[in-house]
Order: sequence, then C-alpha cells, then structure tokens
Amino acid sequence: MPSERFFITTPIYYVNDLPHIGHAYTTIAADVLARHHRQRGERVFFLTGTDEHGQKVQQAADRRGVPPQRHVDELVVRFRDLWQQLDISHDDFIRTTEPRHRQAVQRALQALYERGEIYKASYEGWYCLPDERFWTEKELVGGNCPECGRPVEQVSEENYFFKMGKYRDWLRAHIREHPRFILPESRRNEILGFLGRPLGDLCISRPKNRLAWGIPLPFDPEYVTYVWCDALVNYLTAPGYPDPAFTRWWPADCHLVGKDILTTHAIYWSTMLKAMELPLPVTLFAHGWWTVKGEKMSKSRGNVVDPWAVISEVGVDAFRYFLLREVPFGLDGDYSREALLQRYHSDLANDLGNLLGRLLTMVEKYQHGILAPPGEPDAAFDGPLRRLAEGLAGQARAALDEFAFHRALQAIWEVVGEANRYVERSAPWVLAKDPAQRGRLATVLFTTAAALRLVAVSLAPFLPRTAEAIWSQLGIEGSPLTATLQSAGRWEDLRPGTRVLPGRQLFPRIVEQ
Ligand code: ME8
Repeated sequence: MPSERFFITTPIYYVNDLPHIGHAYTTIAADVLARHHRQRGERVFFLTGTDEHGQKVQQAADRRGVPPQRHVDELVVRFRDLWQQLDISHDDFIRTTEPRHRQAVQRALQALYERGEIYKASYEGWYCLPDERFWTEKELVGGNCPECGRPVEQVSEENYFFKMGKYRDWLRAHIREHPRFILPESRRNEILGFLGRPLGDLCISRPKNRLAWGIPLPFDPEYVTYVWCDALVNYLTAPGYPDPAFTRWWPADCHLVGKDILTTHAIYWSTMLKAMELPLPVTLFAHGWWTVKGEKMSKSRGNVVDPWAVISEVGVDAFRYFLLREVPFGLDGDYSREALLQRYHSDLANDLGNLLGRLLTMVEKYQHGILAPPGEPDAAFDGPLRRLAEGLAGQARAALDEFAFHRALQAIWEVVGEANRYVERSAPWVLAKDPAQRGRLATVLFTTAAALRLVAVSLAPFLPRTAEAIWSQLGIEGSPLTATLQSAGRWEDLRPGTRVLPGRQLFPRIVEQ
C-alpha cells in the first residue's frame, strides 16, 4: 500500500568546494523520486541542503583566507544555483548554520545527555583529519586511515562520547528484521559484516581550542559538536524538531546517500535515533560511485566533471537522463563525454526526438495540424502499442519502488521503440495517398500521439522539460509536471481535435567542433 506521504532526503553536502556531478547524481535521483511520488498523489517533502560546520569547511575557508561564515555564505549560492539549473524540486534547503538547526542539535544532544547516553572521558587515538574520524590502533591499515588511506595523527584529549557500542545487537536485529532498511542488499551485508565486530562508543565533541567552527555542546560550551552528529540531525530539523509537529514527516521514507557515507547513516544515525527513542527511517539507499577513466574525481588530478559545463553542452534533461540511464543505481559507473553523447544521439535525438518530430510533421501535413478523431482500431495491429503504453506507468512505478531508475527508463524506451516500429509498419505516408484510408491514417496518428502522451507522463519525473515540450507540442492542455497519474494517466485522456504546435526540436544533433 502506498503511504500517503513521502519524505525523501539527500545528504547535506560539504561547502568546502563546488558541487560536481557526484553531488548532482544523488540530488537528481532524489528529485525523480520526489516528482514520481507527487504524481502518485502523495504529499511529498523533499529535503536537501548543505553541511557547513567542521574541519573540512574551516580549512577550506582558511585556504581562501576568509572567515568561515563568509566562506559558506558564498559557496552555498553555487549549490542553490546548480539545483535550480537542474530543475531540482526540493521543498526545503537546510543549512546547518541556521538558527533552527543549532537549536535542534542542542536539543537533541541535551536529550541524550539527560538520558545518560553521553559521558566524558579521556581519549587517546588516531585521528584522520580529512575524514574527521578517530580510529583505534587495530583499525588502521598499514598505519593509515582504513577509510581513505591517508596518514593519521595521534591525538590525546578529553572528549564527550555517545554510548553507541551498547546498541550493536539491537541494530543487527533491526537490520535483519527490516530487509528494506538498508539497500541494496550487498551494502546491507557489508554493514552486517561491520557490526559482526565489536562496536565502540562515538566521540561526539571537539575541544573548542582545536576546532571552533561548530555548534557548542549545550552542556559544555568549551566543546563544539562533532560535525557528523551535527549534520545527521538536519533530517529532524527540517521537519520541525524539537516541535512535536516534526512527526508529521518523521520518520523519513528514504535517506538517499552515496556508499561513502552509508556507515555513518546506518550506524551513527540509527543508534542516535534509538537512544532518543525516535523511529528509524524506512530505507537507507546507498548508490555507487562515479569515476572518470576509472579514477576518483579530484581537484589534484584535474578530472572533476563540472556539471555547469555539461548542462551548457547537452542541456539539463540529457544530463539527468544519462546519469540515471547509464548505470544501474547502486553500482559504480565511469563517466565519459563519449558515452554521454552516444546516449544523447541514439536514445534522445533518434528514438524520442525523431518520433515526436515525425508525428507532428505528419499531423501538419495530412491533417492540417489538428489531430483527427481515430477510426475504428484494428485490435491486432494497434493493440500491442496501446497495451504497452497503458502498462508503462505500472512498470515505472514498480521499478522506482526498487530504486531501479534505469529499468524505469528502459520501460519508457520500450514504448518509444514500439511506437517507432508502429509508425514504420503503418506507413502513414502511404495511407495518406489514398482517400479511402483516411480513417486508418487518423487511427495511426492518434495512436502514436496517445502513446507519446503517456510516455511524457512517465518521463516527467526524469526529464521534466522534455515531458512538458511533448505535451505542449502535441497541443495538450495543462502540464505533465502537475498532473497526477489519476488525473492524466489514461489512454483516453488524449482528446482528438487538439491543434499540434510544433516547436523547437527536442534534441538537436550536437556537431563535433
Ligand atoms: O559526505 N559519485 O558531504 P559530501 C557518486 N556532508 N556520488 C558522489 C560522488 C561520486 N564521485 N561524490 C560525491 C558529506 N557524491 C557529508 C554528508 S549527510 C548528513 C552529511 C555524493 O559533500 C554522494 O551522495 O562529501 C556522497 O554520499 C555525497 O555526495 C558526499 O557529499
């Protein structure tokens, strides 16, 4: 049964640098799910934002020689701008430097403190500066950070700790009893493997004299909150915590994250929520990693893919399409301009763009631009395309329930492919020569238009601009972006007599310079 509401989140991104295609990936995927659930008629809350405290951000500000607040105020603009350019339809954008968030973090920590879940202890350990995490001697790999492989430094200081370790058995049981809590399954097994080993307590503070850029602990202002304990709470802040009305949205239906931050979500966040006696999110989905020529994107390698440049070359929709079509969600993928252009020309320009273009030209030429009422359909000839198009919304829905964006897109392109074959087989240009075939011609053009209309409905969450262009060029009133499956998801919803309005070509060919 669909729930009536759907709360989906992206990670909040560090504002230590500009966003790149990796950040765009998660955000676009979350946007598709948010739009899809709105189409189902659900109330949706789609949250994204920026993680503005902590060492990484402080260091980035230092490198630029500006105070951290000014640094984050300047960089957040670029995130907002990119989401706007990518047609991201978030309902809230949270910044961890906002007063509402500071208040929520302090209330959450105070609650944990009062419950006896936090204690102070002297600590000696190995600290990875870039990851901002402590490790024990045993956890190190070759003397380096087991997560990122970089050198660690020994740190000895008094700190506050959250009693995370005692929740290990409970968390293992929760993961086992809720198969959809951690997806994909391979990641779930990894987390269970991790929990097979003893689980330590979590250091949740940083002394102010070492790192001042953070939210002060409510019970000891000499310390600031560890950036992850600060950041994770954003998922509660945005729906309104500590106002009890936050349960209007909480628990989240889905935290979408990259595989790099699954552990922090699955372990830190779950145990924090448990200790606060709050329900856990329904699903944590960890997607894979984009590389370039097999390598991690990084400034030092000079291989960071700039999303603004991609948008200006191929447009927003082609970028959205490529990221979600090229690689099954959950697996790693390699980004290349060649692969992007290949998809652009074959799937978007040839298959979809030409289908619409041909149909509109024929309606103009043979029906004076007004889509004529269909004649009597020929069940054997016209039926298969209609059935395929009518089944599309269900297929897309089933795929998206499994986070299989590529399968949903494949299903849409099956209809596009079938429609192209249908036009070829029907040869309307031959029918048009014979006045006795006028009814048949009308059926063929109408059937193709009705299939394309349903393609646009299922495509709308993925390629909003393209879906709108298809509707408006077919002369359909309203917008596939605001229509629900209930209001616009039927074959019969296409009315004959509409005037087609051929406009710009959907995906003009990109000529190599
Ligand atoms: O980790 N491929 O922020 P972050 C795919 N602030 N996805 C990628 C990617 C790539 N190459 N690079 C980045 C943080 N991502 C914390 C999160 S949440 C409470 C706090 C995406 O700026 C992916 O979603 O390092 C990854 O998890 C996220 O960006 C990390 O963003």
